[in-house]
Amino acid sequence: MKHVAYITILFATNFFSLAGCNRRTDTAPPSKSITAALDGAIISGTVTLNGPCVDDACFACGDQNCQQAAVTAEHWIVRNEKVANAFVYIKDGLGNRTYDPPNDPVILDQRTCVYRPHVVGLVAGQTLKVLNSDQTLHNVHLTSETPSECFNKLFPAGMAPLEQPMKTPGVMKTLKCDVHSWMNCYVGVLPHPFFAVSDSSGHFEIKGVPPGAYTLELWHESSRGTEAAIVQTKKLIVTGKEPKEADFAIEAR
Ligand SMILES: [Cu+2]
Repeated sequence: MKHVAYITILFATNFFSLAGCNRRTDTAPPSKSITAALDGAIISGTVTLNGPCVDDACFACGDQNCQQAAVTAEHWIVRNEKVANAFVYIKDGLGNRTYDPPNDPVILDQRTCVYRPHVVGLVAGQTLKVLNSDQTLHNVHLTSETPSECFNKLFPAGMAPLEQPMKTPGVMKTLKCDVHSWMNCYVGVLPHPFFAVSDSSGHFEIKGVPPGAYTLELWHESSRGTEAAIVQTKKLIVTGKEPKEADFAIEAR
């Protein structure tokens, strides 16, 4: 089993080991509105791969307008055993606090026939702004446990950005392109801003968490599909602004 692959197409200078997965757990919004300020502790940690990684496929692109000869599935992006693209968020413990969505949209670009970034998080009500930087046809196909927000829209080259308010919390919603079968990404929507996506060093940081007792959850996709996603939870207590650490070790599948 090859653990490390050199990917010049997606990531010019980095070494990664690769593999693949998904699952969904929609979260009910709070029932009462008490708008809270972001003034609290930082929860940070590192996501580490425990055990071997599963190789992802690297395959010919087939669309000359994709501007790359081949792409690699992005189920697992691992470097030095540190796992990128894990979505870590407060699943429980915020009570009836609610948080206004940021005015700025979250940008998701379709570039060289890859969604960038691969995992995004939004506060419920925030807008997802999808771009097409490619000179080719994509479509944007959202799947959610909330049927009314599912959509499937053609996205030809040169089309104006698609702006989609994401109103309903859910971890995870999936986006895919039916034209290019490898193109997929994940959209986590929460009723609060306490989430983060691990970076290429496996590091994540959630800022401004108010005092409380929380359930923190990690979600990472699986190459076996959404039902096989890796999910781990941790309990932690935040007191004042004292930073908290929460490291995760996950196994690839
Ligand atoms: Cu596409």
